[in-house]
Amino acid sequence: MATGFGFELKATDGKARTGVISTPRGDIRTPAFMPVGTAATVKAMLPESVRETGADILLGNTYHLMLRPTAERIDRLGGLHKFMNWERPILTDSGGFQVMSLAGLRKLTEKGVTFKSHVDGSKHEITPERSMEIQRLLGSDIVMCFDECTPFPATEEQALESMRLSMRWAQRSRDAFGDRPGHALFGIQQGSTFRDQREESAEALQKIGFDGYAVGGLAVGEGQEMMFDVLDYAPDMLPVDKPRYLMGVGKPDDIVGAVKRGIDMMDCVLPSRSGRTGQVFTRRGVLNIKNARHQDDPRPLDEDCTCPACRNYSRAYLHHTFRAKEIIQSMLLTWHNLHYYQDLMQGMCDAIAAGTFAEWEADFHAKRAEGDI
Ligand code: PRF
Ligand code: ZN
Repeated sequence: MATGFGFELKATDGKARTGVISTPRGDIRTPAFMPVGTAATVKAMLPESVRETGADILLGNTYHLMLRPTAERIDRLGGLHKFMNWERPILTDSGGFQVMSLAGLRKLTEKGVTFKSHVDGSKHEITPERSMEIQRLLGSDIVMCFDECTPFPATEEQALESMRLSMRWAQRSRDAFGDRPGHALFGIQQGSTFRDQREESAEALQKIGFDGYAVGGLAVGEGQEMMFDVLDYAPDMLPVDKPRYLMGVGKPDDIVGAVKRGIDMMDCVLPSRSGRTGQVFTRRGVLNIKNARHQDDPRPLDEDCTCPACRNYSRAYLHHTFRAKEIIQSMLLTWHNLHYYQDLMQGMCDAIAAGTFAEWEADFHAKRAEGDI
């Protein structure tokens, strides 16, 4: 375990866990939701507002930042925390997943991946060694191994080859990361939907030794049922005393199901991206503010929410500003959605600590089933 970085489990309820990850830049209460700040900003939010929603940690991206403004420039300017005015912990993803989903003309070899930038078409390479260097230049607190997110669906043979490549890259990531007190390196389990491959991957990672372990390669089109099938066993293969991070998940019910199965950390663009497209998460389900039925509605988005959008504005106002394409609607809906996600996490933390997670979960599903939003 890197010095200055630790994980303490406070309580468990079934497989659900609550605890605290401690870092030199502050504590992260778990289960934790990490808002996505891809390009050194959580879009439409000031960092202090993101903090007010209850976030302890943000996610940043190697891929985007290496292309623009470049990791070297961020380093010269004092690192990512200072650059974006967020002094608390930052976790950075390692780049491969974003290359595969965003870049043009990609080529994957044993060495790494070469690709053309989606920004200006320029040619770049990321290897495990380069990914570790970029994440060090950014000043990331939690660094992710460089991996290949196995596409779905994959045959057993394809998945195995991909997983074993990721495990060789995990060793190279570990070697290149070295010993950096106060900074953590997380391994990423792959193996698609194959139980024996998830097992082999978990063992390979533990042999190398990491400060935390991610479950990768899920939420890639397999659907919730299949994802939960994998989560019924995959987290159990990882060490009990280290944080477990499910990458790129998800909708509120995905998050609740993942926590129930032993996941401690998650990230997703959904609350922030939806905020900009008019989709609103509430305790009674999802609503779309652009719908005409909101135009005369004086009620807040969610009666039980204490965010500024709900305290100070009507659905009618949010509908109007959405229709008029006013920038404030992105700000208010993003704030609300992030606040909703953090309330969700806090609710689970409290319920796990109280040993009432099952009741909490039943209530979560019941309120959504009632609908009437
Ligand atoms: N690997 C990495 N980043 C990711 C994933 C992965 O498997 C996923 C899968 N949902 C999201 N982001 N490095
Ligand atoms: Zn709200």
